[in-house]
Amino acid sequence: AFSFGYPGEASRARQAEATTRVLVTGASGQIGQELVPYLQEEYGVDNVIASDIRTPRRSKGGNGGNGSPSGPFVYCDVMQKDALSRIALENGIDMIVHNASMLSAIGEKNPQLALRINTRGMENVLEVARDNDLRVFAPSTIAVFGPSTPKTDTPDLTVMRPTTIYGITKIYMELLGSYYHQRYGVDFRSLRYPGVISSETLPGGGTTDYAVEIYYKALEERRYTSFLRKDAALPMMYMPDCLKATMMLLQAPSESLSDRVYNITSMSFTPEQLAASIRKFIPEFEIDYAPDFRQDIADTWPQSIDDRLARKDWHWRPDFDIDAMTEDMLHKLNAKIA
Ligand code: AKB
Repeated sequence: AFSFGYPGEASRARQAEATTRVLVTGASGQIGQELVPYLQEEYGVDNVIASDIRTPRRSKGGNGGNGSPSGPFVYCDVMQKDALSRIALENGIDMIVHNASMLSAIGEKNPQLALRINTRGMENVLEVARDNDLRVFAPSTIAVFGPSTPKTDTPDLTVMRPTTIYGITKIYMELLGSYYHQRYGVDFRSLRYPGVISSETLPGGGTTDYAVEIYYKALEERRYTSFLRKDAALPMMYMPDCLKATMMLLQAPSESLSDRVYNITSMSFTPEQLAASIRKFIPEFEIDYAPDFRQDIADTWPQSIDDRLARKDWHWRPDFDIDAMTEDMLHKLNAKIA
């Protein structure tokens, strides 16, 4: 039997990948807005169906991604399983990228709603995937760790006792996805995203949002008041690396995965270190600190993450460090704001 090299095999595999049809939930969120055009480049504009219950929240002067939103968009409330099934079947979907969820800070403002959206949404996505043999990618987060987790170089497998409703629902999401994988064979994959920083889209209600706001304020007002303490170190990543990591995991051969959920990071910094990086480009920039309830959340999260497993299994490497990110962010935002 041929195990490889059969004439046409590679091109057929490429063609199969090229005709993958993807449904993205939460497509109007910070990551969704950029992930949709990124997926469209790989799979084709018409093969990526964006869905949400609202239109994109755009950054100032921005357009929500790499140009005007293009490609199909459907209304989809992930709490309605029948509607989700109908959309998946009628659009011939092969893979659901399930981004719809409420983040850490906004989740603490309405824990009951966050609980419903984050758990019911994932249950519905997995059930539709089980019924129709679909692949599922759903982002997890550093919020799955808690105050009793080792704080630095936190490994993939460790104490996981989160104390935010967001973290609790995301660890449930990870466990449920892994269960559907081993029990029903659903090809479930997940990345524990750190704080994600983007020049194109605004975050919505996270604890790491300061690391985006600070760039706008640096350009517009030359000063910023941080809602985290100056020494609050958190794992972070620039959006191009986040998109790259997501695509790498989506396309990794199943047999190379030693787990279904991976830690992922690019860098770790404090507000004070980020301000120092900005000062390399805007010397007069000033920062002060007025920590609020989000500091209490940050206190429960790791300061740095060990992502060696992702590096080993599917060769993950980030492209951006803090200064490369700052230079690119300021350049792109400056062009928009001007
Ligand atoms: C948040 O701050 O809630 C998110 C996250 C780290 O998952 N950015």
